Amino acid sequence: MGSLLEIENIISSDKKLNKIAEKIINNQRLNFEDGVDLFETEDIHTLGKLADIKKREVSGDNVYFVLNRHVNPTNICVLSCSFCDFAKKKGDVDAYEMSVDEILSSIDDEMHEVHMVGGHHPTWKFEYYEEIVRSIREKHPDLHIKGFTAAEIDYFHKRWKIDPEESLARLKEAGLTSMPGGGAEVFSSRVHKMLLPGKSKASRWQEIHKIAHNQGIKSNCTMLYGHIETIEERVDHFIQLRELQDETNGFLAFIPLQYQTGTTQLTDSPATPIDDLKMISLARLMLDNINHIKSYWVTIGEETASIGLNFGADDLDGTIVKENIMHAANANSPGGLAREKMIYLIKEAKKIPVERDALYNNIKIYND
Ligand code: V47
Repeated sequence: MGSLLEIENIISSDKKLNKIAEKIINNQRLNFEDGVDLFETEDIHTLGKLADIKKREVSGDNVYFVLNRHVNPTNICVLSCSFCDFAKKKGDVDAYEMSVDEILSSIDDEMHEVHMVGGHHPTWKFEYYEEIVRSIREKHPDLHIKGFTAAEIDYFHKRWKIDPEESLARLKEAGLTSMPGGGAEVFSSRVHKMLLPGKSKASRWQEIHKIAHNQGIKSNCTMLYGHIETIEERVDHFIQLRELQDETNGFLAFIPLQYQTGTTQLTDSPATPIDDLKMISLARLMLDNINHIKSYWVTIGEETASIGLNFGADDLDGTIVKENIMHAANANSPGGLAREKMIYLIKEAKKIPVERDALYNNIKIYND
């Protein structure tokens, strides 16, 4: 009788990877060094296979997607994060502000989720955000409203002295059902100091998600990668997310966000498809307590996103309709994808497309 690795047929020429594979097969938690070794491996096939084994333990052959719409009520932002092409200043020719009616008319009845994030507007009162959420809820009683990054919630505190406990409770009362994972960027204080002067600290992002989870508001988490961060900083970010999830169990999904160089050009060597696939695989293997890992087609493109479904991802995110943030930074992907295209990309990866709602309840399985 051979070892479990032989039985699973996952012997690698990378000896370090074999050791880690044994831990994975035996359901042992990976540590910081394992994470660094996984990023450094040249055996991407074995890495992907291991991540796919773990993915199948969580969701079998299912790959999820949601009919959703991104709404970014304004791009006017008081911050100037050095990676962001989306933010504009009031008076800029391409600055915009949406009225409640404009927001409502962008959402149709077929959608199951609206994803709403925006700039830190200098003068919009907190009550305006409450009105937006309440109006969507009144018009679409069953729609899931995922909105406001922890950075926006922190800004409401800085700008209007409404602490996160209160703003989250009021937004929940108005109809908010979950929070997106943006604003985490990379938790390293070195990176935060260099890229996000004035933006809330990593510890604050975590504190706000904890408050949300304690109020029964589920959320997602992200990492912005492929700029100035090191491999060690990526692994540390995973471990901090995992520790928070151990405490609260409030994260639904992790989304790796590949940095789009746009005009900000923080690096001469942006992430490659191999790097994208490693991020997805590492996420699946390190975040052993977060159920869903997205292969986010907006930043990595449809082709790599489809391959990512065999490297540990079990979610292709949504149809989106019109994505603004990454496309402000010249993302090559289309602005939105039709339901048929999502199904095609998932079937091409030899997985079963499952249309879900925002909380991962099945709506329709396409297994014909
Ligand atoms: O926090 C800004 C990122 C995030 C760039 O929770 C950039 O389901 C790449 O939160 N290149 C907002 N990324 C997007 C976000 C999100 C997206 C998809 C799904 C979910 C979810 C959440 O966009 C920001 C920032 O990290 N971002 N500029 C850029 N040039």
